[in-house]
Amino acid sequence: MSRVVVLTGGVGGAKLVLGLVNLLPPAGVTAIVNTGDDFRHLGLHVSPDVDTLLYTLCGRANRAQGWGREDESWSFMAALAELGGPAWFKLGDRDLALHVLRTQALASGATLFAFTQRVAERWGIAATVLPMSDDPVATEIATAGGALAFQRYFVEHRCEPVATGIAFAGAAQARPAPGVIEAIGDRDTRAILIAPSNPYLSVDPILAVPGIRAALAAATAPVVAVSPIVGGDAVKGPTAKLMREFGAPVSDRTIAGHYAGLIDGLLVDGRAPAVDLGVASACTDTLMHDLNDRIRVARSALGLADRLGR
Ligand code: FO1
Repeated sequence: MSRVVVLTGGVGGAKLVLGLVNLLPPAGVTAIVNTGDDFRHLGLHVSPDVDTLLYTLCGRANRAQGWGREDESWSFMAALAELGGPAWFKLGDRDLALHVLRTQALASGATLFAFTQRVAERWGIAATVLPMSDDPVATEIATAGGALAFQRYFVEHRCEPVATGIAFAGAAQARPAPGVIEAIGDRDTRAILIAPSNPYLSVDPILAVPGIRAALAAATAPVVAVSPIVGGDAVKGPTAKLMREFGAPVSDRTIAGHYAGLIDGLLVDGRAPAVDLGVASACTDTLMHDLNDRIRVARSALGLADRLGR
């Protein structure tokens, strides 16, 4: 069966993957997910981007919030706050079940890969969800006030500190999780997509795992990124803010430059003025409000990949 591989982060990436599984046989879709956002909180191993994708693919995602589970309740957080516990990072009562089980599984020797497969199977997810690595990689944001661990920067400080750099602690020692290199290099892989996730915070950690960049370069399938830029801004999150802080224009050209040498094509939003991106491109409306939008973006990205080949 032909396969499509997606490199993805949080909510924006999950929307694209949902579009793909509604366009193609879901068993032919493999997502390689950022784990640079993972951290230990209250003794629990939290893996936000993996969970966002799992919840999205099994129809349990909290769509209004953009993370966590639907039909959530917050008794645990209320009790925690009453006791003076840390309230800056919210773990919903239902969401908690996943973190507790994952922490227990990892403590008894299971890998993040194995645990993720178990949950995906339990929830009837036919797509393959692969954490980028079983080894710990921690995204850290350098600021004038010192380095901030990802969730401290993202949630506690609401991305407000000015970033001067980004590091992926542990990445140099990390190995790709089982299936990652195989999926990228598989001769049956029709296309490799880079989701419209934050290039600096969500995609770069994946690319920092030794072997993944080289596998993309050697792949027989074309690599197409979907730009997260719409109307001169990022759809969500700190992408545009980081670009400004790194002295780069908030534009598709910056995205194309960031992925230069890695991608064969870039899917951009149709509102953008036509400019030379230095790479093949196609355009569509890349805002993904509903399932039809997600399917359209998935179809357009695949269409560009099919047109380009390798
Ligand atoms: N994001 C927030 O803005 N506030 C939170 O309290 C929060 C809790 C949380 C709990 C579990 C989980 O899987 C994700 C959670 N997120 C929260 C989202 C998370 O910080 C980000 O979505 C990703 O790390 C960025 O992709």
